[in-house]
Amino acid sequence: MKRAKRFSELIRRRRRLLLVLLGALALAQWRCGENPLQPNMRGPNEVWIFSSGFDPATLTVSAGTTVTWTNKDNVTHDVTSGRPGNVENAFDPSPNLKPNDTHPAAFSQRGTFNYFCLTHGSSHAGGRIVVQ
Ligand SMILES: [Cu+2]
Repeated sequence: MKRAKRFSELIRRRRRLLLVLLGALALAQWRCGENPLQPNMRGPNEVWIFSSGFDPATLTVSAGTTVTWTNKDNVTHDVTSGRPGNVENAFDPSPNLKPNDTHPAAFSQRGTFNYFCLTHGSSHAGGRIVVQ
């Protein structure tokens, strides 16, 4: 009887320790800027914006697809059709996108469409949408 009580106390302590460890892990991940409650997976028609450029740098979609850019960096970026010094209008330019902001654009015509970040010009790599 005494033994069983001690055993269940031990289990309870272990469980509490596990909860504390899991909590610490979740907190550490949250402090790193990731939400442990949300899977951090890029969608098939999604482009992530980083300080170094866009991922994927080239995205191939079929005509009629809406592409969504998500700012995964911790500073503001934008998405503008064309190349630095040569703005085009394949899609409406995004406003300034704060971290985690998104910008959708529909691509109805086939072709290859370059884009870049007007805020940072050529200081980070541009991207391209290939519409088939
Ligand atoms: Cu930028």
